[in-house]
Amino acid sequence: MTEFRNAIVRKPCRSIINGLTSASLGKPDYKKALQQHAAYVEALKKTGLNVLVLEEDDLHPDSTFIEDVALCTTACAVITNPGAESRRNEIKGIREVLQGYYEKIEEIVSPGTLEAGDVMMTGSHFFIGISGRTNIEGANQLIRILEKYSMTGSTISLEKMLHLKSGASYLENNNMLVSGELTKCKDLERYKRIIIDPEESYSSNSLWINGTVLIPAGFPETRGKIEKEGYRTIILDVSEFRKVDGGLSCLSLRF
Ligand code: CIR
Repeated sequence: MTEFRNAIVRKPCRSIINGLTSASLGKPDYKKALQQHAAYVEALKKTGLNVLVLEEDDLHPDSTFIEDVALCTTACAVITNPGAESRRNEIKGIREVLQGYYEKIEEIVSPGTLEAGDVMMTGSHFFIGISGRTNIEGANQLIRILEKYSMTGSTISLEKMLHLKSGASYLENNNMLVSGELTKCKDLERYKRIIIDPEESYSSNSLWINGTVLIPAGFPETRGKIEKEGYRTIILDVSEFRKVDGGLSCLSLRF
């Protein structure tokens, strides 16, 4: 089973109020976002991770969603090429940070685009969502990189979701949360799927770390379903990140 030791997060910046969003939930409250982020870091520590907190990057409103700029596997790290124009330069400086942990660092290059919110790790196989942010060329580049290190990848086409992990989360032990269009995805049928109710779809982005599942606050049905499977849970309020389409997984790199 996967075991994570480290996490990297980036503090939210004041410009988070201008983050990309399709939600109509208003603008994030910066102070509240900082508090929610601090609670998130504490939760990561509780699951046993060493957490590196990077300084805020006010030039990039979405930079706290650090998951999208790198994929951290057991064998190598891959710096991505975000599909959102305003997020492209978030990768600056990430190589130097990852060099503190990895000998092998690969990268996705144009015309390939990829945001790692579209990448779901299930052991040594990685599902890659083809979305508005990740294109086929980016996915193929990632698959070639994975194969170089004896891992595999395959694609899943998305029609409505921002990222693959907006609608699916692997909880290890063959268990997977799925919602919306992904409930009909044949490639995911081999897992024991826990179907998330449409009105709780946001919580299908929950986060397994070393046996504990972090779940966003306000989704009692999802919480019940996850606890019924025997997981320890930590409930976290991430309301301010939700306003800019962010969730629990986007806020960290874990490896
Ligand atoms: C964006 O639209 O790029 C950000 N506002 C939210 C990114 C969420 N990232 C993720 O789900 N991995």
